[in-house]
Amino acid sequence: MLKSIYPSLQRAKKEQEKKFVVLIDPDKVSLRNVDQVLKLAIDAKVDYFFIGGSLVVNNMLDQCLQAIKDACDIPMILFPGNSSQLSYKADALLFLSLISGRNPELLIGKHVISAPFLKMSPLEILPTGYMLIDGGVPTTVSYMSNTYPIPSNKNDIAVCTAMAGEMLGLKLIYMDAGSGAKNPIPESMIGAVAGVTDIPLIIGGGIRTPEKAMANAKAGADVIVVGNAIEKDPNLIIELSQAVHSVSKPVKS
Ligand code: 1GP
Repeated sequence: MLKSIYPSLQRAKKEQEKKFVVLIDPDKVSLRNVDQVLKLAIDAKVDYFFIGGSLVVNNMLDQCLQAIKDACDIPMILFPGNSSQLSYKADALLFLSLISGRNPELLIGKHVISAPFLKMSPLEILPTGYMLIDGGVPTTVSYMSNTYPIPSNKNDIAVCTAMAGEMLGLKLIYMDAGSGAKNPIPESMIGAVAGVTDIPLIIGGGIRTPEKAMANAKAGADVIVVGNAIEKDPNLIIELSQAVHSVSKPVKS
């Protein structure tokens, strides 16, 4: 089930090497835009692509994955908004349990239904504790999942939720303020959660500037995800990627 992506995330965490992820929502990019994003992503040494959205309403998922595969070997990880967003063309899948919410379907129900399909698939399955944090505006995920996000000033709830996720055996924690969040996750919450967990910590939602991306990595995020800001200005990829990678501990020669 765990192949090469998880060990590389674990190794990066141990060596304090930060990873930068570009989120591509197949609904929002045209294939022409994908070409521009891909070129910049290769130049910027982007570590992974997350592919997905809360609602994928067109049939672009496979085409989008194929376009990326044809252009580069940056690994593609599905970040599915629901259990129909599956494609064997990707390399891995975030198997998300929405541990900040109390909707049983998104904690375990959908997983039971998709498990036999995933078992047969070649995808690397990455069991992920997904935590929605209040980003100041109602997000699509919050509406679609029928759950409340964790208030952004309640570090103790975030800490205990992440600890429980790790104790349950989840392999990654993804704290997300939701796509296009007005307020990204505060560094104090990132630091508090990073301080009590040993599994890689992914942070996303509303990150728009290299300064914020860098501050999040310094606070303890192992992986930084940006989607919206790059959709608006693909050229930001270069600076964002440099900012995140600059926080990595220098490799000893
Ligand atoms: C959303 O964390 C991702 O699920 C990225 O958010 O689109 O706001 O960068 P943005």
